[in-house]
Amino acid sequence: MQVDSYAYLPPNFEHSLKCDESATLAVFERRYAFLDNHITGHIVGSTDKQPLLETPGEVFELRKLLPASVPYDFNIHIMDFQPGEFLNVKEVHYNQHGLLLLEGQGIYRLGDSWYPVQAGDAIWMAPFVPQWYAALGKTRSRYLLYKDVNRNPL
Ligand code: UGY
Ligand code: MN
Repeated sequence: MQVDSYAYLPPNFEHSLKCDESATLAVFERRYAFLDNHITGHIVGSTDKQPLLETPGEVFELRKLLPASVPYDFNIHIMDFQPGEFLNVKEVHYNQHGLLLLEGQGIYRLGDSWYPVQAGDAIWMAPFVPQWYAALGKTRSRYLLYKDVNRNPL
């Protein structure tokens, strides 16, 4: 794996990691929610090789690291904002998020609270928490967003 690359390991996948130099690795671990006979495959990819996706009504750039298909019970979104750009939709949804701000700085609104955030900060967003982001400063904001999908939350 190189800088900017990622891996998805299916449930019960025997694995080990070896690193010869210092590196930062963000790990999202969850219990897989099995559904019917669906199975997921082992994926190794690179963020910059993922296509930009349509974001109707929004200005940020979006890439998804995993297939959007039913077998996958979560996805990881990479979202890029230029300084001054913001989420048009003040979102409220059942999905939870784990967010890691990889680059830049801005303001995250969660419910009625507003948080200045900068690269390295992490946020957990509970189901149904109203959420909004505006990018500030002079450089691009990039964040990595865990989102549970394709399963009944109940
Ligand atoms: O896809 C999302 O739910 C995403 N737009 N949420 C967020 O950036 N807080
Ligand atoms: Mn969201």
